[in-house]
Amino acid sequence: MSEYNFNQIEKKWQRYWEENQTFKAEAKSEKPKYYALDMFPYPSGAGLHVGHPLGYIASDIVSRYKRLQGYNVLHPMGFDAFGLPAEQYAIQTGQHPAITTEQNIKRYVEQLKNIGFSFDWEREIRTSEPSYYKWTQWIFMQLFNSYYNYSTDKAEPIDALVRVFEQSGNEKVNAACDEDTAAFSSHDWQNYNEHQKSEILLKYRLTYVAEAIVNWCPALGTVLANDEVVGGVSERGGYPVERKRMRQWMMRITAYSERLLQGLDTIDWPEPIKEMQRNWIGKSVGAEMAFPVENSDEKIKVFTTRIDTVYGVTFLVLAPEHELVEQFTTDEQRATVEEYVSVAKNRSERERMTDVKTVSGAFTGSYAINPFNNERIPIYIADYVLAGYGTGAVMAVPSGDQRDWNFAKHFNLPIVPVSDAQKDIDTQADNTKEGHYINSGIVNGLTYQEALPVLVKFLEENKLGKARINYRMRDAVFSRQRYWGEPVPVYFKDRIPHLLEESELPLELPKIDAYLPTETGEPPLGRAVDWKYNGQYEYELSTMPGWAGSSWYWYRYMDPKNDEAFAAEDIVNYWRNVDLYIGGSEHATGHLLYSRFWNKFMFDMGLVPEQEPFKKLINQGMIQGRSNFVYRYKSSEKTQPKYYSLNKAKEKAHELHDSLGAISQLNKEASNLVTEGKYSIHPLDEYFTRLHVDVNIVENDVLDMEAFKSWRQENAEAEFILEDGKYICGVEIEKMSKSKYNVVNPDDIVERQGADTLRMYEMFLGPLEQFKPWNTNGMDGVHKFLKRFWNLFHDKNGNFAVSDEAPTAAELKSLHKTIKKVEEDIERFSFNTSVSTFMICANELTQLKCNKRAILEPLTVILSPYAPHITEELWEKLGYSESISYASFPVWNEEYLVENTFEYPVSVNGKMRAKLTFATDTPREEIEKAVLADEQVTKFFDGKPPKKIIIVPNKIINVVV
Ligand code: ANZ
Repeated sequence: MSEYNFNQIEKKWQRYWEENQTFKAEAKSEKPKYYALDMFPYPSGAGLHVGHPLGYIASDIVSRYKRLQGYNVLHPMGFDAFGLPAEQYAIQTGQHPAITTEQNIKRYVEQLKNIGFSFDWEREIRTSEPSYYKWTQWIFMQLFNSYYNYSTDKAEPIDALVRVFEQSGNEKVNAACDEDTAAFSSHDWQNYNEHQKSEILLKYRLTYVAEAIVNWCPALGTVLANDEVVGGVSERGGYPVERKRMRQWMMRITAYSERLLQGLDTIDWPEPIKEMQRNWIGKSVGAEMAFPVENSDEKIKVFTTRIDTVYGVTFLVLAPEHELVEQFTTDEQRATVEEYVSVAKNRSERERMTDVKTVSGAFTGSYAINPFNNERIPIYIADYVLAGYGTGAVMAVPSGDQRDWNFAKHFNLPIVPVSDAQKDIDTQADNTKEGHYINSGIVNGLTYQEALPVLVKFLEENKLGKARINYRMRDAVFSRQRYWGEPVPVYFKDRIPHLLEESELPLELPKIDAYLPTETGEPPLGRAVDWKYNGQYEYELSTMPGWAGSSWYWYRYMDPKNDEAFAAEDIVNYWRNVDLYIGGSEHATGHLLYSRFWNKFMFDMGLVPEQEPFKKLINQGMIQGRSNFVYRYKSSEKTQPKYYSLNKAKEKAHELHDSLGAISQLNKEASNLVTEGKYSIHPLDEYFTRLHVDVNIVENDVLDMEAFKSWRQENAEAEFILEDGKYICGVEIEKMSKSKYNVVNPDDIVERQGADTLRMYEMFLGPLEQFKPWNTNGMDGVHKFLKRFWNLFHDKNGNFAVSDEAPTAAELKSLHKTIKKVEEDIERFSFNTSVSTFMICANELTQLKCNKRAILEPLTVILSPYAPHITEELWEKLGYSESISYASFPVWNEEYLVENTFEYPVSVNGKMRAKLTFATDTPREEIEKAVLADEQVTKFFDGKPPKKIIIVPNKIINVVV
């Protein structure tokens, strides 16, 4: 006698898989490869909740499916183990972050193993391990030793560039470099001292130290990347962020702007993510043009995408930080300008970009000349112009640009139309549109499209400017003034950065006494005692940012224990890149962009064979929490707490509301939502305090009152006002979070219903990409399905009973349509639809009382990616000694799918009495004979002979008696 004892079965197979290393990927193989990767988690102290495994379950199903199809599958898991939370905890408690990290990882691994993922655990990596970050440091060194050659369009060794400098200076060099790189000859180069040469090379290296305006977060004591600042505050913790000039390590990601953009067209990623990357890179095609300035040798260079509007320019605007502002400011205007500059300085770039309402600025007192029409135009400064974009200066065209128009209105500057579409320009800035004729200067009578080449040619011929492509993306800051990150393998000798020898890697994190900056404001590594290169040179004291270790980790899984290389060349050439990558969309412009950048660099170096790291990307939707609430009567706040069941609370609130006469009986309905000013006050909130209650002591919205009493001390004596003898809780869908007590722990589900139920249920919730609330109501259905599936293999007494009889057409049809559907579903990553297909099939087979091996065996195989434990157990019972993981995915056969039978409803005197199935080509006489012989039908004849039998082929049968 055996029941579906999932706890026992699941533990058994998890142990089996571990002992037999069932999911070990072969390093290389004759088999085709499939690489299914999950975004590796940061192991937080809170552990996994049911939202985390969603993506992992999907990739696990695909991995198991691909194994069944004969692929050598790489499906690894590891940990992005450096990070702020462990360090914040270390600051509070003095405990080394490595200890917290280790504990958290241990818990994650336990939780993951409970769900039965087919990870090759032998390949687990942790970015905080020296054996791992040795290679992060190594890649950093390769970047330092490289520059980007635009002529060959790839990264090349910096030594080669040095040789060019020696021979011909930098005049002919077409390389990615800092904007302010001055021209020099070979002679100059040879005369530079070591310090000067080093400074110049830093302007070309793909990673370099430079003064940069950064997002400084004083509360966290570190700089943050642009994508870690949301709405002017830190993404983690919500602390204020300031703009500050600091010397930082930077990554020259801008060198790859164009390739990062082009590459998007070659990968199968969700369109919104691609679009976010495109916007982040922000390519604009336009021109750069220089405006001469009165009484000055300097010119103001502007970047414009609308050179066709050049006849509408009525003033120039510089960013307040522009280096020429001081020079152009006249004495009369100095005080005004300086005051404005000091105010603008404190506004973040984001704020300046998004604030279109405030118009502010100052006149410098100087004038420029528009070389197209020799008009004299005033030079202003304003913070809507960003220092870091284009040239940090704009030609303002109030008739073409809304911000320019607002500015012109505010400062009473002239507005000149540039096209015949702008007759009425004084009322509204209207972007000059394609197809309208420009009515000035050398482009008079030309359309926008026609004018462009003419104007650019004019610019170039008169040495006023040139065509220019601009990218919004900036180089990425690569330093953190923190402890818990990779040390940068650099030391300083006479302020010049030098790399360590490769043989000296890894440069390990030194021990320190506290995880705080030093008294002199240096990063925590400044506390390390006797930590000097060769005992004398200062190491870099910043560490690498959170994204360093995750920018190449998928390669390490290929060959995780290699200490000669980040991974062996032949192995990398076998696995190439990731076939399927599943993770959250929050990494769109962080991790997913940095990874593509490092990958392209590694490709240029000949280290990896593919340009793009992740062929296909799926963003799993978030599982939201389903919060429950209890309603505490406010008048009981200071006494014994009194909780009203949801509908009782509503009634009570209305009653009180009405008795106050605030709202008449007639208005009772409307009083559901009392609007006061712009805030809505629910009458419930007037009389009741709505409190989150732990969802784990609520079932189907019914509160477990005893559990509630012991949940919180203050509720020990709680009184409940019930409806139908129950306490019904309120419900709301919110983000799953500890503070909302709506976190569901997968361990609990596994304990109660089993991992197979959890896996199938998470898929059943809906399409993978969709956001959806966690709602356990459907869980029982999934669990019942698994029981029913189990029962197909067992007789009434629970004995394993599978027959070797040949299957019927109906049974074959049920099986084959299921194989077909499941295969198609997995191929298009639609997992929820497969779950219902399995359910239908199990119902059909139960009805057909099918226990035939020829049906159940293949069905077990196709179910195994979804429910691996129960299927392993049944597979063993079916007599196999090897794991089901390497069985073959069955092939469906079209023949069994064709509809060749029909189930007739059979009526007697117009009343449906039975259903009979016939082959569609059965002759009328035979049907008649069978109907008259069927007891289900004849028992309604009352012993009389039938008068007539009406048979409508493949529709109905009616017997008249
Ligand atoms: C004249 C003009 C006329 C412009 C017109 C626009 C419309 P994108 O497409 O985003 O690259 N611009 C240039 N540098 C800027 C800076 N540092 N800060 C703020 N704005 C800047 O935008 C390019 C346009 O944005 C440029 O074209 C410039 O204004 C402005 F009817 O020049 B335009």
